[in-house]
Amino acid sequence: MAAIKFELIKTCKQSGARLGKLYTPHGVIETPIFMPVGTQATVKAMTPEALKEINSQIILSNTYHLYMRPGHKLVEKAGGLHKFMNWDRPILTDSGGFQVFSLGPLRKITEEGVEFRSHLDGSKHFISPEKATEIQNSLGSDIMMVFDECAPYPADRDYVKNSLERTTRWAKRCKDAHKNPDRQALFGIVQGGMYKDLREQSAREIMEIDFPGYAIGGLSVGEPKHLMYEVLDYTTPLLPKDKPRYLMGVGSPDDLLEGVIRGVDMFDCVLPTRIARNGTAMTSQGKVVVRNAKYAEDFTPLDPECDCYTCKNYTRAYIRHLVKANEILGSTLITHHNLYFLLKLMENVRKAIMEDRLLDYKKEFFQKYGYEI
Ligand code: PRF
Ligand code: ZN
Repeated sequence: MAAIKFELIKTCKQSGARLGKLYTPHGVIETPIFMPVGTQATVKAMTPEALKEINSQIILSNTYHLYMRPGHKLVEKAGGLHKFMNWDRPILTDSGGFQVFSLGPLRKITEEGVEFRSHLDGSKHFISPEKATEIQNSLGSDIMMVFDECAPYPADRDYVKNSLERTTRWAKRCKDAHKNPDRQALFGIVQGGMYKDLREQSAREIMEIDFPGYAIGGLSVGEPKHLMYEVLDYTTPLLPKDKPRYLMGVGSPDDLLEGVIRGVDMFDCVLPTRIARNGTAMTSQGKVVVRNAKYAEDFTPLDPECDCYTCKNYTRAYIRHLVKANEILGSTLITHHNLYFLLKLMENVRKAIMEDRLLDYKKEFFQKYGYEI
């Protein structure tokens, strides 16, 4: 038995976007979905109870961070990541590839894997495809990711080609090392930078290995937005229709809409939680930097159109005060709102797909949010 099952329910006649259901060992996810990021076995500032209140269906966590601290063996002893963090809904773990590569000069790539120094104490470590798989098997996530290399932007063709070919070999090694494919699904990752033929090569090679789902990696790494959309335009159609597609590390409201329209089913991003902690809210009228002096005596909610816990009970003036005074509750309230806002956006997107009017919805959303259409 496979660990997950994907059911494609409908394709939007107006946009081509997909509506689906993903069945996992910890419950069903409606797609398109946004996954809040819980890097260190916690979505910063949110209790699991609060995450449920805003209808988070799945969260993401990170192999690299949990391996470094507290260690995957400890999490395994605790009964797995779900039990350890008291979250009984689905969890996806990223493989650590991306995080290790982000360490810059602290790491060295070889065919065997990546050697790096800890961001915590500078100690030396090594993660191979087999190790990344072993760690994710210990964590017990519903969806695991292969250990890949995300090429930087810009990068020349030769570099990207070598890197994607190594990513293919690593993907094969991850699949071979995977201990319980009947309880945890392992997704492949397509790389290939901004080169069309390399994306085609990567998709072909990764699909050849055969995974229950496919991610598109190597995007949102500093390239202009139009370039990311162009890569998506030719990459998503290469992927099988009957399997979920996940765009890694993408999550601004405009990118979510553009991604869904190009056939993506899953997204994750630190943006809503990160900007919350420095005092920025995403609202139906665009970003509100609540830290700004102009909100000092603004006794209206963060977003007048929002019905989240934060907006029902607190004012911009109060939240601004909390943020300025470095009070924890400031982060909690804005994080709660920002996640609610993005999850609600995705719920509206699913409804619009169901009714074949996603392009109309996008236009309406951008007119208020203030992006170019
Ligand atoms: N690979 C992995 N995780 C990622 C990425 C990737 O390319 C990205 C790129 N935006 C974010 N997270 N494994
Ligand atoms: Zn709100």
